[in-house]
Amino acid sequence: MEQLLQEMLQKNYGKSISDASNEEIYTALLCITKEKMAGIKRNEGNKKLYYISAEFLIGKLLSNNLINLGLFDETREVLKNHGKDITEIEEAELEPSLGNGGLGRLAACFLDSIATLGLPGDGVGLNYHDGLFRQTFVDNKQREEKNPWITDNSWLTKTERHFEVPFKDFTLTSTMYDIDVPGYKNGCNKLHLFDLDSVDESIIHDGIQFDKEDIKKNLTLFLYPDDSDEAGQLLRIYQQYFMVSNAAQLILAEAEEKGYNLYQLYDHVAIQINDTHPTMVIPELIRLLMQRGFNMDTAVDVVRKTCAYTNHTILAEALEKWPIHYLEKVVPHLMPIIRDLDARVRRDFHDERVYIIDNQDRVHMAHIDIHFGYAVNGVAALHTEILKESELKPFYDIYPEKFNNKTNGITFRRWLVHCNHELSDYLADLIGPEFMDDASNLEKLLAYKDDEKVLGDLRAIKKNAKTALKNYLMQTQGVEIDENSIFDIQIKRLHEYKRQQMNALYAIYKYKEIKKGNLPKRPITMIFGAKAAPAYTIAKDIIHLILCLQKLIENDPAVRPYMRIVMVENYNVTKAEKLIPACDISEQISLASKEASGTGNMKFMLNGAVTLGTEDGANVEIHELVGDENIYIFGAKSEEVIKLYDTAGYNSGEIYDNDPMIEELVDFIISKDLIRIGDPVSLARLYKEIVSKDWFMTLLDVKDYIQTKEQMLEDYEDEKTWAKKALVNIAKAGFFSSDRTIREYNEDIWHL
Ligand code: TH1
Repeated sequence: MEQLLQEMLQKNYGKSISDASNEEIYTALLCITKEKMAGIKRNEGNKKLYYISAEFLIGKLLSNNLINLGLFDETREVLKNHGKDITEIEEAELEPSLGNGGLGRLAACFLDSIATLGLPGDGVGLNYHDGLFRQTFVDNKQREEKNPWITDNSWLTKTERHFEVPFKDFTLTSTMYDIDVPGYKNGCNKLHLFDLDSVDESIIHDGIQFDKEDIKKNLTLFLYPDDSDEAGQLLRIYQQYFMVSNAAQLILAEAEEKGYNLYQLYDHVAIQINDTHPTMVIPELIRLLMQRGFNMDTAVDVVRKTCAYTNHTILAEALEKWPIHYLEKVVPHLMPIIRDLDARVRRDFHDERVYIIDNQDRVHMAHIDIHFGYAVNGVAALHTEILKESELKPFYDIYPEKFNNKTNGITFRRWLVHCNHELSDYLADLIGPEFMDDASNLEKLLAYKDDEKVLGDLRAIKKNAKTALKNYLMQTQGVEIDENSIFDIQIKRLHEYKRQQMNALYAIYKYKEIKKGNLPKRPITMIFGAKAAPAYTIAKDIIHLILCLQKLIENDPAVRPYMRIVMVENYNVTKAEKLIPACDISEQISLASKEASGTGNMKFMLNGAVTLGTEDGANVEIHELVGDENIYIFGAKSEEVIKLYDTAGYNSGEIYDNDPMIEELVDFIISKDLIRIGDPVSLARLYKEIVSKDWFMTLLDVKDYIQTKEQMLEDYEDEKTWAKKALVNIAKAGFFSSDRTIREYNEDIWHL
């Protein structure tokens, strides 16, 4: 590596390693790594997977690629010998903003594991130039800025593949870009990102505004452009169809190039549809096969044996239903096929709940996937049960054999080895490096659960990570936190069901306690990170509340020494990698039944944080694995919640009126103290939402939540017992390796 790097820097800049800037070294390493990846074997086989997804939240790639190529330690050493620090070099890399949250990060973890297991499987998506917006805070509010990440030297490689994508009024020619996905000590796959040469970033103005109707210039500018109006919804349909038409054409082109018989496509291809965004791949493939001479029955049959669907949510607003007249405006050539599919369903089943086109002329995308795919999976045990027993029950009754669970996972290469070198090096010394290849080996750590030396070491490693985070936050946001305080962290997209507002009510509780003189034994640092969708008003109001509370406490010398709130700006993968190793308390507090799985919960556990959570999503499985002593569970259970919804039995106003403590906490949102700092309209709107609607039942669980968190703070003081909880969490995290998840997908669904 030393020689390669020297030569590259000499050739490009005429400099030595010691003289080169971080940017120059980064670029040189990028070129070297790309060349190495081009040289390793492609994963091949008789059957290949295409994972189609609107999001791939891949994060920065340099370190992870070096780890997977087995070059990381050597490179770090070489740089160190020349006075350079690899973590500083990494700062020069821009994070591709091709995703928004867990769904996109899951897709990225899956690509890593698919390649690592040596399976032939590529990702297919879009090359958004500005991806998800960059978040800044101005006047204690979120502001959205564009987020360009594509530079001259990037991980993208332009290919010679182009396809014609037909829309109603014009046809567009695509260009395919590839990003290499090297497996850990194994072969390479690709992430294919489709783009349009005519896209023009100069049409973006005032943050993230642009002309939504200028499709040729805007098509691949943003991920999830605002769809609160018709033009926005049409743009999303343009994007989705562009994505899947390219995917379908690529799949058929590769199959034809390999000489496969398209009538047996399913013997050579599996297509995973990641939530409903890529659903139109089903009618598009049928259309393309019919162009090649298939009759409709045969095309439907072949496609049905090729496509599988993953459901990631039961939230109604996320279950896509496109009005027919929108589809007619963008992709009229798909409508006859969709109508035909609907007619088939109506012929076979006399239950309007399973129709594809409903009586309001809307097309239910998930229904297409379930009828015309061969597998349907949820992403955690509880979630899959809810799909089978309630959300998708009419479908489960028809096709019980299609339904299966695949509990999510995370790649340990990024979420342990890369983000927490100190912990992973320590574990490798203590229990041997086998856990890097097979994560279940982490259980060997259990042998040390009463070993004082090991428990002390784990505490020291956590402390170092907390100090590193303290320094990072000082540098990047100019806030000072105390590494001896308890780090309590909630980082995830902002959504009412995830209940950041309940955590804010805890902050209000703690603030008031401190004001009353009930001082905590140890200070607490409450850290938040979250982006709100630009058109999601209440979510933005919740961010505003948190930022106002942060200000209030910052400016109160009586409270400041005992509690701090920090909202991290522009939360993304890079920031997650710094926050997760430093966490003591992992906040997983969604309303039971609403968080399909969660994956942050797994990353925290793996890094020795203790979960404070509801019995929701994968928390249920974490609870089963670590046992009651090593997790803090509170709140209503999912059956109870589902019953409350079914019977309209929840009334937040009643709870507010009858509980003086709750009333006091909620009233603080519109207190003089906060109104002085914040925007009265926004705070009043949030207050009213909680008192009169509270759709995600914050007030139902808030007291139990506060009590449980107080218990945690108390238990933290018994350092040895706490370290033991951390140890058990790390030891039991092996189940959540995405290698395990992908093995299951392959055995039960893909059969590669
Ligand atoms: C998330 C789920 O909310 C989360 O619980 C799960 O762990 C993750 O997917 C991975 O399975 C989802 N993200 C989105 C994003 C959109 C629509 C639906 C979902 S579900 C845009």
